[in-house]
Amino acid sequence: MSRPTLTEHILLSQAAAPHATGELSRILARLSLAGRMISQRILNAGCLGEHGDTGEVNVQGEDVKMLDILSNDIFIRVFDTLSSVAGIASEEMEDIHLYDDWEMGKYFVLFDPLDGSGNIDIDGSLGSIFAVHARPEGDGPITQEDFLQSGKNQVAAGYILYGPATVFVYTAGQGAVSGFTLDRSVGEFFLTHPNMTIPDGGGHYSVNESNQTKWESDVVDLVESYRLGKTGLGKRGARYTGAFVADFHRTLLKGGVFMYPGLKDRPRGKLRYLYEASPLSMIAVRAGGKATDGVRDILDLKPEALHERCPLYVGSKSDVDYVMSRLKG
Ligand code: P6P
Repeated sequence: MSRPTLTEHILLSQAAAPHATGELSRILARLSLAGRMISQRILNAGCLGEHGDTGEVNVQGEDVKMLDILSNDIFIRVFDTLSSVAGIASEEMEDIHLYDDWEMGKYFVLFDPLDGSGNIDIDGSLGSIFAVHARPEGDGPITQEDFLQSGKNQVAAGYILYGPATVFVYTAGQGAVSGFTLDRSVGEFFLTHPNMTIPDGGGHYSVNESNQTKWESDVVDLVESYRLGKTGLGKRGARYTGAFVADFHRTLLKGGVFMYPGLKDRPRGKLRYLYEASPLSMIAVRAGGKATDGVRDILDLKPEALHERCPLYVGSKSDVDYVMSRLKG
């Protein structure tokens, strides 16, 4: 059976959208290009001596790896010639970046160019995460404030998983979630996971249990109920890779819940809202799952800062409902 390519899927989706101009389609095609370029760069990084640190510390206070910068540069470049993108925001850049022809741009792209970069030198899975927002109406100059939008307003969202295979997963408009696998021999993504829906039951709980001493008591009790199999939801194995995209992808395919709770010394947790929690929560919700910060739906949150963090519990509906029932809020 010949599988549609990602390009064909984007064009078919555009044809089905009455007011589509093709601008979003070109953004998605450029995201596909960035994913293919980064995937190839990761494959060759070890041989090219591109595994190490840059010696820099980013706005997040994290050591910056060479591949973090190389991936960020690829994202900056792929949108440079696209008039529909007014500006971008990245985990690796303190401020927004506007392109020269920003006045013509209708969209913003926000991204984590290389998520899980602690896995680079152990040859573990990595990912890129992206969110596309519409530029707010108005002719005035674009400010950071324009990027601070709720997840429910995302025009498109998704991720690229750099694992043994490279997989591109996205949702656009009110559409379903679709997954594509890269065939390196022809440099194309092919549809391998049509209409992805998150199983309700089974799967795993995924959390960094070494943080237990930093959790509030309700979180400690919640995670223990999973560890002891006392959730009433049935068996859940434990899995944690240290790369959000990889842990999320497993949860999307197998079910269960991924958790990054707030910590006593870091109540907002670690994951950033605009380009990590928000886009993958959109994927989970469109696939029939749920996502919360422990109190509210992730997609309803309104960030007040570009790199704002939020606690995150995302996965199967039953698991997230159970999490909410156990947290004091
Ligand atoms: P910890 C990677 O640095 C990341 O941002 C996510 O990809 C991942 O889920 C999380 O941090 C891991 O953090 O504290 O468990 O090492």
